[in-house]
Amino acid sequence: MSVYVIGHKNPDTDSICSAIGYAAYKTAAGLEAIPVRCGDVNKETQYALDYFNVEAPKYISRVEENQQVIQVDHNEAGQAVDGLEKAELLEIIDHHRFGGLKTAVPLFVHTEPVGCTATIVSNMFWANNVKMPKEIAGLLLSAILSDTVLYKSPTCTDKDKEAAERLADLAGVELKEYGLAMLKAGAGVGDLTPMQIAKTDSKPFSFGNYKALVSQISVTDTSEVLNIKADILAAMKEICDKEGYNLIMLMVTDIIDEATDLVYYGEPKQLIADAFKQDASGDYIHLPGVMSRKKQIVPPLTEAAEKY
Ligand SMILES: [Mn+2]
Repeated sequence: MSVYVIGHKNPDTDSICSAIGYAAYKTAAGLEAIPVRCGDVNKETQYALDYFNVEAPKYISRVEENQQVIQVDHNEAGQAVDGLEKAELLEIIDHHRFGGLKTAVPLFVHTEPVGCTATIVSNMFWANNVKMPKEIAGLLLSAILSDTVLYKSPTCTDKDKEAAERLADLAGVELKEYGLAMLKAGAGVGDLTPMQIAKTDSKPFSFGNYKALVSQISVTDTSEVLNIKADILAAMKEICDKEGYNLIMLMVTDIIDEATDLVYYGEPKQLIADAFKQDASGDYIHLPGVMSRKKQIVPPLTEAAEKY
């Protein structure tokens, strides 16, 4: 039985492309590994897959008992594929905080505080002299450009840039030109419903005793989301009521202006006020320079929640 390499629920470009890349790396090393996904492929990722002519990983709704699994791009239980607790977890390759990791057996864990899982995967290929196919280079590059928002995110490190330059050479693309085209393909609300917008790239978190969902949509003009804010707030209320969240936040991130409008529903709003040091009694706040959920949204909320 093949080992599954899988990213988080609601997969982004890194979760899909690092799963494909790491499965290729493990296969070259003699393991029977295949990439899988536990959510839909988003517009940005589809652009990258089409550009480099690679099929999306197979969709699975859950993993069966005893299935061998390698997690990439996540480690928090709430973000993982259903059924993982009864599967056999072999490895974690990730670049996120540890959110309460507990395993039954020892496993191989490789995490680094870099901007993208694909950076770690690329360096594994190179450190072990594994030949990287051109299309894998293209997909790993896509993941780095996506997670770092073309280097603009504060999560971006020199390691990410070095890997990306090398990958762009291997893939035969002009880095900035390709990256901007890919980001634009994924940006904007397009024909998404307010419910789909509210759940774009969403990840669940616990901040103290509060259950929160933090979503993020990339845009080139925030007004296309803010103009339909009332409908999005109604969708957020529905998600809170049905799924038991206390708070839902949607990061509307302008990839050109490098700022985020944080739209939110639920309680306590004071948690948002404390975290971002501004009045949060309305339904959104403007956060200049904020692009990263991991580095600029989750840590201040985690810290503010310690007082509750
Ligand atoms: Mn990532």
